[in-house]
Amino acid sequence: MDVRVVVAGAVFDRGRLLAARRSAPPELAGRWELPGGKVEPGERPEDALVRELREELGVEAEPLERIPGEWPLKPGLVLRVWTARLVSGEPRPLEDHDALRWLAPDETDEVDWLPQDRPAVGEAARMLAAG
Ligand code: 523
Repeated sequence: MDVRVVVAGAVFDRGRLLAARRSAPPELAGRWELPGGKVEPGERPEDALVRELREELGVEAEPLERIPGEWPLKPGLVLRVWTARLVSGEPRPLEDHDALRWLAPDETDEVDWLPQDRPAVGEAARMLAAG
């Protein structure tokens, strides 16, 4: 079976990490995630990330580097995470989210992350704190 990839962005701006609260589906609503979505067939993961951040948040972002690792979501679906730099726009919860927060490295434990996002969030917080 082909494995489908979900890309997510650890979006950095001014020393903070962007967290997004999901509004759907019901079993995930209210939990916080690194924003992103499924890579379409034939699409490069970095392009998918740029597209998802544009659609969901109305911003332009530049993927920087992959956070090492890969986290299973369900059979046939894995999460991969890239750091990304906000290039333009102020993120707004246009689709799939109902709240956004910018978190300083020492604030990243303040939201209820989806468990599968936590390892990448921890690594992103370490990268931010290291400057
Ligand atoms: N996750 C997840 N963490 C995370 C993202 C972006 C997604 O655990 N940071 C999970 C949640 C869903 C699956 O990945 O089970 C697909 O994410 P979703 O719904 O954001 O992807 P879309 O918007 O591409 O999905 P479609 O509804 O199919 O368009």
